[in-house]
Amino acid sequence: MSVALNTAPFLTALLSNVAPGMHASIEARLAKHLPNLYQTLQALYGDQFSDEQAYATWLAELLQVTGEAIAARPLPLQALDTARSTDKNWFTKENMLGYCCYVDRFASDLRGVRQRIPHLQELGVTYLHLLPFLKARAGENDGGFAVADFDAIEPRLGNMADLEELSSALRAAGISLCSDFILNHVADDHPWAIAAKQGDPHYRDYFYHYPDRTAPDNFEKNLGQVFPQVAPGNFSFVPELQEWVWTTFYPYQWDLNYSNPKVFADMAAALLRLANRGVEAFRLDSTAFLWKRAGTKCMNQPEAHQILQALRSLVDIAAPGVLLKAEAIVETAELPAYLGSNDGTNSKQECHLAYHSSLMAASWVALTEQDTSLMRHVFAGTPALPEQSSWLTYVRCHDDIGWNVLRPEASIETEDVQQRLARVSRFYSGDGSYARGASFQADDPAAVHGTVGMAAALTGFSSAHTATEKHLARQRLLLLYGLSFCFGGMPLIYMGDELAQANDETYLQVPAQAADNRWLHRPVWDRELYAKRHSSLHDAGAVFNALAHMLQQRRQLPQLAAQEARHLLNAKDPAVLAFLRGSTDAPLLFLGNFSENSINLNMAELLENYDISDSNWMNQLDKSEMKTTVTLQAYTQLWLVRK
Ligand code: OTU
Repeated sequence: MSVALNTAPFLTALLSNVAPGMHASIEARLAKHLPNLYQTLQALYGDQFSDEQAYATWLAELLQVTGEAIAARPLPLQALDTARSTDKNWFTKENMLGYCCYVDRFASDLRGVRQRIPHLQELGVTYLHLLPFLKARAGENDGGFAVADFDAIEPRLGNMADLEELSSALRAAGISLCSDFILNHVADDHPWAIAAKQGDPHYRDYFYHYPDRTAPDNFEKNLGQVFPQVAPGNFSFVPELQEWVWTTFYPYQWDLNYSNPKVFADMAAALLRLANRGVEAFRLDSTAFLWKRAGTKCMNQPEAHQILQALRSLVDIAAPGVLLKAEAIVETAELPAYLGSNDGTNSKQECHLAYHSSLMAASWVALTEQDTSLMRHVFAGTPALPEQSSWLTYVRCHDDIGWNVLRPEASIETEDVQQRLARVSRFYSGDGSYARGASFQADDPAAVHGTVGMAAALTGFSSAHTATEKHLARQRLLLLYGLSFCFGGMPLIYMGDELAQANDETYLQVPAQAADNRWLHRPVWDRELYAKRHSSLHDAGAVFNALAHMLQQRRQLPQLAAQEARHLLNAKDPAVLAFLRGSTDAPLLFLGNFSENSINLNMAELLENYDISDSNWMNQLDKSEMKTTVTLQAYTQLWLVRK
């Protein structure tokens, strides 16, 4: 911007529909966020307008639509916006706990989810991520990740009234509803795609379309493959168009063309409308892919970040109580950018939360290698969080565990990265191990892609016969969850893990699912196991009780809030992960043994650089006390506090 920005026309546009009583507070929000919004969108789209005035007119229209969303925002949500404006760290606290499930698999439909609120409360859940529930493509739809209508609910799951009722009931129970927002693509039967197929030039330009293979072939040289077996390549020939359309994922998921400002404006408006239904957090799907640039992998491009930053500004203006969560399954070094930066003068807010996908994958590697070296590199590569942001830490989710994000760390001690990661992948597919998962999208045992399977199957429950084997499986599952509770972020429980639910092979009988073995770990929630949740004689109960207990302890440990410091320690034995959380004079000390051996640790040695080395310690998990030497049994974790 060459001259100082004249905010007046934007304010007029924004306020034109807003009740006078709100003008002062909305004006303050605009004053705060307009400069960034203006600059970011100008950098993205400025050159598409004849001059700056034309750009400003377009932005004023966008703010007019934003103002309509503000005017329509229900009062309870406005109250939430106000409360969260004064408690900006609300989602980073030690009490935050997520739970993730498919609506139909967990509870049949949206009304059913409401009935399950007591289950969520028993665990202490404060954030419920329901996997895609908007109207999806007819037929195959990637578990709802091919959206046909952003303003309608998938009919078999309910309707908008059900969603609004559910979100209020959750809010009353202290649980924020998180919805997927699939912003990279729409289904090929979304009205925009249909209009494009019918030859409407306006909507054709909502997508990337090419008359022949020249551009696609050129792009393909650098692109990866998300589904190399079932959806090879990144472009699909569309007969109606007689053109190639960019389809990073399945051929029926058409990538949106974010170089078109109309796409950005329409998607932003769709998000704000959903926020007004009571959605308090959006899981922004596939954020890494939002911008394409020839000669690159078309991931993590600076413009993809600008799109997210602009969305953030609009959310901060219209619905500041709402959270944005980035789903970017990328290398550790690429992750922090999704949380923005606030290095003094140049503050750029982006998403509030981001999945720490490489930490998740690395924790599984540590189990197979019985060595935490690779995971320690991930720790070392994870910078402190910007203010008012948090990691999303997790063990499993509805997708595969992708091993390729670990290539940088895996290459540090090994020359043959491919071999190292392929070994991990084979381990989890049950090759000579306790695990009972499967490889995702690769028959070739030398290829590295991903691993599928429920956590219980991967940690050994499904192969365990003896009490000892079951005990070890449980310890492994709890160790990974314990790390996700203590690392520094909001942990997410994947539905069924709290009951050690096993794999579900029934997808093989469902034609629309059989080719995608991620369905192996998308079971129907098991009510029988749930009924046994308090019986420690049962695997389900033993896991449920232990997790519930850990979570109860976690809520009492302010050191575990996401923003608290983290110091990685050097535990001599590479099987042990040791780190401090919180202040170094009253820390929480996490110790985890990722091996099947029992290991003795000398506390003075471990803490030689800290003046707490001669402390007495208590394990918060069982209240046992220890001083000079600590013995860590196979796959055991300790949460130590100073006595
Ligand atoms: C996301 O995932 C979703 O989580 C998947 O369920 C969808 O299939 C996909 O987008 C398309 O909407 O790379 O960062 O298992 O890790 O597809 C985006 C592969 C993604 C997923 C991958 C992923």
